[in-house]
Amino acid sequence: MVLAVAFIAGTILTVQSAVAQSEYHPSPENLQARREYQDMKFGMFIHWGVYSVLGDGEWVFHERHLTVDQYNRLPAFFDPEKFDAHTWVSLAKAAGMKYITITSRHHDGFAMFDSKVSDWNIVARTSYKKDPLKMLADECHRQGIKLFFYYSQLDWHNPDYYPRGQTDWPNGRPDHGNFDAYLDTYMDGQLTELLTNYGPIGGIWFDGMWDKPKADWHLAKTYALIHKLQPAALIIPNHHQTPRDGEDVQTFEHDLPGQNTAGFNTTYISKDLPLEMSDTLNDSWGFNIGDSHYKSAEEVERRLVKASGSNANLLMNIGPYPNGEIDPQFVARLQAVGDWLGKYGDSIYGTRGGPIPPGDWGVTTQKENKIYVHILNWGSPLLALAPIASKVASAQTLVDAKPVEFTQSADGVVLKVPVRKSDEWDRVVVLMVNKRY
Ligand code: H79
Repeated sequence: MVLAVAFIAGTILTVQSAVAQSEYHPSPENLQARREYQDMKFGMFIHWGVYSVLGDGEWVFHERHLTVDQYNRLPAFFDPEKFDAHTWVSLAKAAGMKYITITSRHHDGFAMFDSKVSDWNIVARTSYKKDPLKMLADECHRQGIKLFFYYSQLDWHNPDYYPRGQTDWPNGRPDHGNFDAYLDTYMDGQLTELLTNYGPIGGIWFDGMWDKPKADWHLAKTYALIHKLQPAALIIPNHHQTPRDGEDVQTFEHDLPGQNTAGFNTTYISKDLPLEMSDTLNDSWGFNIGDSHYKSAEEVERRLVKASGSNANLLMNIGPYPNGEIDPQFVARLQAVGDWLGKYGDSIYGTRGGPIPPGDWGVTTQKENKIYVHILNWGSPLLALAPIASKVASAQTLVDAKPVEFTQSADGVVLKVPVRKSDEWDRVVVLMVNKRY
């Protein structure tokens, strides 16, 4: 009888937890963190690991088909003596970025933090012996920047990542392994460390699940663990698919939401979740010595404006040198973007995508009782915009508050476009409307 009651109670509990997992109700802290995340708009992505030593991107292990034994030699050469958390966080601030997302480990599985789960980490395997993520977390807390940890679910190094996925090559690992142990002990163990030892963090940015699309990744368990350890931490999975239960942000790699120019993104856009677009400042994620294809500051600003007009954040990547310095070409561009944001930031930070759909001419953003019309590409004196639900009370330029002539009818809003100044590629007109957004 007692056993039967215990069994039934156990069954009910199991069923309840299964239901709880399939109907994720984000906590109030989590919902608040999502709003703050959307307000931040611009983040710094950092790809940095032992692969940086080879100056050939973060996929070098795979691309050169190195063996595990060969790759194991790499941490000995990684000595970031010039790494200075204050310099990195100050650069993000100067660029107008409000958060940092850094690789806690990439697909090589090498932990860039002090992990007790395995000695395949920076403290145990390098002469540097320190934990840069701890220094970065402390500095972010000091400077008021939110810190997110990128975490690769794909692992080219751990034998328990088995069966291996579509990026497999013969690198010397045995043809057997315990994937459940990899997920439950290794990965969840490291995530517990990241969510316990670094103070409040912004969230976890997952990548690599696409390597084994059909595997059971124990997502419900891992997501529940994260939300239990830090309810406000956001789960941001880069799985290129429709969002699943328990996830908090939908992120798009190299693409505006819904625009699958990369070829591997979904065209589905979540209506509920905050959105993000990740992109690279040159053409690489990890440090690539042969890549001088830097985007201009103006190009970065354009992408930020377009992301904001699509209701998304922009997470812009840099790949620091193995010695911890940041390429001066990146620094110069980011500082210029920060200067631009000093003038135009009101039309970006704290906004949501505007009421008028983006077009070739530009985009709109909105905040409270303002609509910001970003005119990116329009050479004629008048710009006709689609109708909006609220009445426009006045219109003026953002940078010098000069009145802008306009008419409004049931057919839409027509603006007399301000004359373009020589360096002004984005003319922002602020519409004051009678409705708060
Ligand atoms: O961390 C950076 C990259 O290293 C990582 N994500 C960013 C943020 C990344 N790895 N791969 N990709 C991005 C592109 C994905 C390509 C894919 Fe495929 C195409 C995944 C599935 C189809 C290549 C071909 C990998 C598996 C098959």
